[in-house]
Amino acid sequence: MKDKKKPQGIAVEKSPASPVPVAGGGLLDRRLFLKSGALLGSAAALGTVAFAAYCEEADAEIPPVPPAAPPWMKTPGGSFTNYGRPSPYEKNVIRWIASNQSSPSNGVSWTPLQDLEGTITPSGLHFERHHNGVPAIVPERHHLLIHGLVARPLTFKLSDLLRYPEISWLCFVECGGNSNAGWNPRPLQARAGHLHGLASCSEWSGVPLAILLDEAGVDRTQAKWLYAEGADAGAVGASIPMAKAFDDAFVALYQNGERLRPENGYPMRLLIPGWEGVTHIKWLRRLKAVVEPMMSRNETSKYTELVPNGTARQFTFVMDAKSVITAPSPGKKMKEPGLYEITGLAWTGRGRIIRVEISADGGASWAEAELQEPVLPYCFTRFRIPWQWTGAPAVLQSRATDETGYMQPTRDALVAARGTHSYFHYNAIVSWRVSAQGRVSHVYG
Ligand SMILES: Nc1nc2c(c(=O)[nH]1)N[C@H]1C(S)=C(S)[C@@H](COP(=O)(O)O)O[C@H]1N2
Ligand SMILES: [Mo]
Repeated sequence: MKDKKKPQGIAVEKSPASPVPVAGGGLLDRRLFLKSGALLGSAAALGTVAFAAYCEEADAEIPPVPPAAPPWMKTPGGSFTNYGRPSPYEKNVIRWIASNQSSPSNGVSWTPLQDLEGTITPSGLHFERHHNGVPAIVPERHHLLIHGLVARPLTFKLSDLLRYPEISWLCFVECGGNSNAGWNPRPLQARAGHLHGLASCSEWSGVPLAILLDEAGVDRTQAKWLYAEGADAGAVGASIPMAKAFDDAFVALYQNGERLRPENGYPMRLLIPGWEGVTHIKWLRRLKAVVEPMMSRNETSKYTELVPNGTARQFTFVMDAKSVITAPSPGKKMKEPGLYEITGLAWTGRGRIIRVEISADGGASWAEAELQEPVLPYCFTRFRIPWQWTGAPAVLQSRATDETGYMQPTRDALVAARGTHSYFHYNAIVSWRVSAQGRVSHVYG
């Protein structure tokens, strides 16, 4: 169903005289923005302001002629910095911290998805989930041991691992508890990132785990599981099926081109593409080849959940397809009726996203969004679609489908299957209601 890609900004088809909505609620053909001329033509024809801003404050008038030189053009600029920081005017783009008052080292901080564009999460904004704080690891004194059902136990220092061949993968990490406010009987009013931002996407580089396991000589006929443990005060660990460990897991040493951030696992962490966050053990110190899962605290008391028939789901490793519209989204008031771009993120633990559909009428009709290339497996996928907001109340939804044919469920379908006592793996369709005043709130569609 995908279009053959042409460079953006070049007319790829004849522009229609006026854009034809492809779904209810003013959703427009997703290629509208690619047809140069169509945008201005349609905006004029509809008597609207193209790309009305999503901001609370009034926009400054844009003068028709170049303005007088601003002050910063009249003196030499600032000097160099050893390590760059965001503009001071972006100081509100931060992780939102939710930690336990009595044990502040146990908690989370959320990626502000609503304030970011593209698909890569800046390292300083990658979400955090620590069960017992960030250990202050001195890299020269950190070791990774591979032992258990192996021919020869091996120990690696960071300097050893740096001699191995590395791979780079763009992939998301998502906590199994992400989006869990969705299980609440009433929709929580919060920013998109505070609801769904226990998910981030980085370029991770490191050593394929298969190389290290082969070197240690894992006995694959017996050792069906691999227990991974971190060097934090909680020694947080997880059991991973050996098949996945050999398939595409790797020991990440770099994040977005630089060494891992302390909070994301410095100096080494596991990356298990597409699988729930708790398997991506940070501050990795030990990998033990074992016959059966270790049944550690985190895989028994947590990351398991009761389902209506009284049994518990356990080892729910694969993250199901999910999507969320980041703009418009709660906290971003829409200034006036007009032409907007609806955009957001979709991802799946089963490989690639193949389709994201958008509804502006609470799921009554759907239009296919444009997926930003390249669409990569286990990676955030950015989607976009133009929307002509008439000023009437609307309910915006996005629905992702992945390459296995799995489609993101409605909230009703998810609750019917999993009951109301779940905590993890909430991935239902998210609904944002836009009021006639342009305020955006979280609703259950
Ligand atoms: N050693 C260790 N590894 C850990 C954790 C931890 O607390 N300790 N938290 C896990 C959980 S539950 C998640 S969701 C991810 C979060 O990774 P991040 O903090 O880099 O986003 O790390 C996992 N690895
Ligand atoms: Mo997690």
